[in-house]
Amino acid sequence: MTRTVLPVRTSPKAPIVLQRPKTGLARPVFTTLPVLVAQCEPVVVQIGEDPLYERYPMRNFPSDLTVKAATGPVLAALETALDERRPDVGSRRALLSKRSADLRARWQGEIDAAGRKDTITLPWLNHCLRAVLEPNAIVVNEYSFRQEWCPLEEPGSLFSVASAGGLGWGFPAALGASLAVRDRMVIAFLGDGAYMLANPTACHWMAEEQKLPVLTIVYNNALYNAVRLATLDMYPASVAAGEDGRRLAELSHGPAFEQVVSAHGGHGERVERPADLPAVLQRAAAAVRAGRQALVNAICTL
Ligand SMILES: Cc1ncc(C[n+]2csc(CCOP(=O)(O)OP(=O)(O)O)c2C)c(N)n1
Ligand SMILES: [Mg+2]
Repeated sequence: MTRTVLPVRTSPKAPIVLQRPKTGLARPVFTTLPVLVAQCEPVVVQIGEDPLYERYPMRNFPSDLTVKAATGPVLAALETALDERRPDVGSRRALLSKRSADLRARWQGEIDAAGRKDTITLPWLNHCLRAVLEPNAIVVNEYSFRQEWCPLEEPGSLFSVASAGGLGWGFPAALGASLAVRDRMVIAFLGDGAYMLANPTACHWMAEEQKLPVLTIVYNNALYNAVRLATLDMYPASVAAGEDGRRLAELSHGPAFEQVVSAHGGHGERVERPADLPAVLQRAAAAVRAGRQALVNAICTL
C-alpha cells in the first residue's frame, strides 16, 4: 500500500473500491461505496472471505468483480500485479502524504484541546486509553472507540457491532473474546446506553464466575445520543425533538455503574475531570492485570 500509494480507510463499514478514471490505469481507492459510485461510475470489486454475504437475505451493493479471498493473500497478489505495471506515483505520494500529515496534526490538535477542557470528551477518553492498552489488546467497540486518537496496529484487535446487531452487543461480545483468548487484555468500550442494554448485572456476574478480567469503559454522556441525532435529523419540528432532542433520549439519573462492577468483585471508578482520567485508567488496568474485572464510568460531554 505504501509503495503504490493507495489510500486506505480503516472503517469496517467502508468497502474496497477499484476506481478506473477515464484515462490512465486502474486506481484503487478505499472509500464509502455509495459516495464513490455516485461520483465516478467506478469498476467495483468486492473482495472478502464472504463477498456475496451469502447468509444475508438482501444486499444491494454493486459488484463488477467478486473475489472470495482473505485480505492478506489479496494484498500480496495485488502487490505482484502492480509491480508489473507500476504507475508513476510520485505526485500522488506527495499529495497524500501531505493530506495524511495534516489529518494527524488535526487529530493531535483535538487531543490537546480536549485535555484542556473541564469535562471529558471522546478524543481525551480515547487518547488516555492508548496509554494503558497492552500491545496485543482486543477492543470491542460499541460506538465510542476511535482509531484517530487510539490507533490499533495488530490484525484481529478491533471488533465492532455489525449493521444487523442490536444495542447491548458489546459487553457480552467482550466476555466471549476474553474467554477465547485468556492471555490478552480485552476492553469493552461502550456508550452508557449500550452498557445498560447489555444486561450489565448478568455480564459482570459471568465475568466474575468465569474469571474474565475485562476492562469496561463507559462513555457516559447520560444520553442515547444516536437517537437524539437521528430525531433531530429526521423530525426537527416534532415533539420528540423537544429539549434539543433529549426528550426521548435522556438517560440522566442513571445508576452508579462503578458500583455495579464492585458488587461483582471488580474494580470500579467514576471519573469526571480530564486530568484525573490517566490515573483512573492506570488503576483499572492494574486491576485487570491482577485478574479482576474493572469498569471506568467516564462522565462525558458530547
Ligand atoms: C436493541 C436496540 N434498541 C435500540 C437501538 C437503537 N439505538 C441505536 S444507538 C442507540 C443509543 C446508543 O446510546 P449510547 O450507547 O449511550 O451511545 P451514544 O449514542 O450516547 O454515544 C439506540 C437506542 C438499537 N440499535 N438496538
Ligand atoms: Mg450515551
